[in-house]
Amino acid sequence: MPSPCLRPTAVTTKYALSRRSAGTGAIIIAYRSLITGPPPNITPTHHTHTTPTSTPLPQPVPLPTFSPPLSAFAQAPPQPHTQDGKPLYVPGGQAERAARAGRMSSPLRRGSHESWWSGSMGWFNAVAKTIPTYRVLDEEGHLVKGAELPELCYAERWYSCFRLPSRYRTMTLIPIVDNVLYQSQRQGRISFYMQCAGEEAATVGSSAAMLPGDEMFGQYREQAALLHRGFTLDALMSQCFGNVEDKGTKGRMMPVHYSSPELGFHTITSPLATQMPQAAGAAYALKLDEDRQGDCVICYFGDGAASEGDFHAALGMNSVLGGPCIWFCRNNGFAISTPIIDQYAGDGIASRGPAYGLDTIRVDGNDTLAVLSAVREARRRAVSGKKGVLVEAMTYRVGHHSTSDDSSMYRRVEEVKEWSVVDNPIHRFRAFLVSKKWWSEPEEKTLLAKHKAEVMRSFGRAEKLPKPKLGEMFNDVWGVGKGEEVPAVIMEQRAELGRLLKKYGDVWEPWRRERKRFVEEGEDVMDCDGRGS
Ligand SMILES: Cc1ncc(C[n+]2csc(CCOP(=O)(O)OP(=O)(O)O)c2C)c(N)n1
Ligand SMILES: [Mg+2]
Repeated sequence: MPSPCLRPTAVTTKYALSRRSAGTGAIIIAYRSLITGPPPNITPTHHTHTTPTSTPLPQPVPLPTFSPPLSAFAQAPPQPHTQDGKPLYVPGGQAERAARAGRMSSPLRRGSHESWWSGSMGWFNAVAKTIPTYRVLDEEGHLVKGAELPELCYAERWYSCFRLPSRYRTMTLIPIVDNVLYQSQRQGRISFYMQCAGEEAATVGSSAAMLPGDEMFGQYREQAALLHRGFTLDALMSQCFGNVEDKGTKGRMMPVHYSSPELGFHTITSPLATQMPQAAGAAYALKLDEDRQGDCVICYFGDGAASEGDFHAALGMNSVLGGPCIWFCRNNGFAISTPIIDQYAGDGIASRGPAYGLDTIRVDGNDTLAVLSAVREARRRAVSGKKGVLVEAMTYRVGHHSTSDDSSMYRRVEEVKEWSVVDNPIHRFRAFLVSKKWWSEPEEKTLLAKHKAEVMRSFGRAEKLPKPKLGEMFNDVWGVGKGEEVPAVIMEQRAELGRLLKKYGDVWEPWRRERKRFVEEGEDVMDCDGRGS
């Protein structure tokens, strides 16, 4: 049974009144009725008596009074006077003002000094009516009225390709990478994969707005941002195969756990939102580091990750301690099978930014130019103010969540098709480039053929490379400092694996086959006592 204060009658009255009369008075009355409950002519239907099963609640203990103690007024010094002897007008006495000032400077009041006292109960649940979504191009690639094109060569000049479509190059490369790796998982050649399909504009546009010294924290679906930053296809494939060239994670992580210290890309950790407090810490470190003034952090996260406690911990820390950080939410409509309608009841993720005192924008995530402009401005604000900025990019996850998912179980296939045809971020950017005569069909054909050849070459190469030494799996589990011993539990496990390999490594076919895939074929763990070679 609904609680009496939530009954729809008050809301209905509000709308009925405001529709009947256009005057402000009517609206005020309408809001009053919303605040004060149902109109008197409606008889309450429930909670009018105590049910036999309910135990009467104890009487609430009265709270201590909030006013300053009266004794403070009693001891107040005489009122100040002007030079001609008249009492100076001040609201309240000196002691009262001092008491008020004391209360106002308490931690409870700090940060809300722009608020004012009000006798009427004003409830609100949105920052504005609805936060608008910024875009530069419409779905067909036309410039939107009032929008300005970003300076287009700015981002391109940092990386190897100096031609304008460098962003377009990455945006067209990633679907081919995704397709090959997705299919290869289906064939059992890699263990897992996550596609970026539908989010090419959001990830590439944001990456293009960052500078080489910046730090990036990803969730797992940002391979396009990383490729655009300069991660090579060989490095990406090597991580997914966990081969000897997987420099970041040395074959110890599942596919898609990319890592690149050289490019400032912090290793992916799949427990959701754990990258966020790390990013807040990195931003704070940048703020304190005199040599890194001007550098910035970008932290990617999904609409689902924003429901984790770590989201709030990170934004709270960043808002209080500061540090240049762009909180980039890829709002792609789903957290695996949970649609956003079941994820939050407020106005998206953007509405949470002002609550943490962060400059915030909602942007069309399928418009790479809007994302580029918004993130550049976010970066400028973050660096100049040494603080956090929130960007919510609205997009759509076209692929399944991962290779472990079948999204047709919880969304219509037609819906997915509609998004990929009607609001396709790659088509949109291409239409714009073609309209400017910066791109043509023959160029497109050549580019796609080149992409396919490069991806297949890199895939074939990565698959053939051996796995790192087997003993690598025991390294770096704990950070072992100079002169410190590897923890006993690690040495024991290493020694046990060595013993088992000695016993079964040549006689049991699955192990004999598997050993051959590793550099040194597991010998490195067989001839030692667990301490490592
Ligand atoms: C702490 C934690 N809980 C649950 C999961 C399982 N999980 C992996 S991805 C995911 C959905 C995340 O959705 P979102 O943040 O919107 O990112 P998207 O996959 O849409 O890019 C969940 C629930 C996890 N990895 N970590
Ligand atoms: Mg999501």
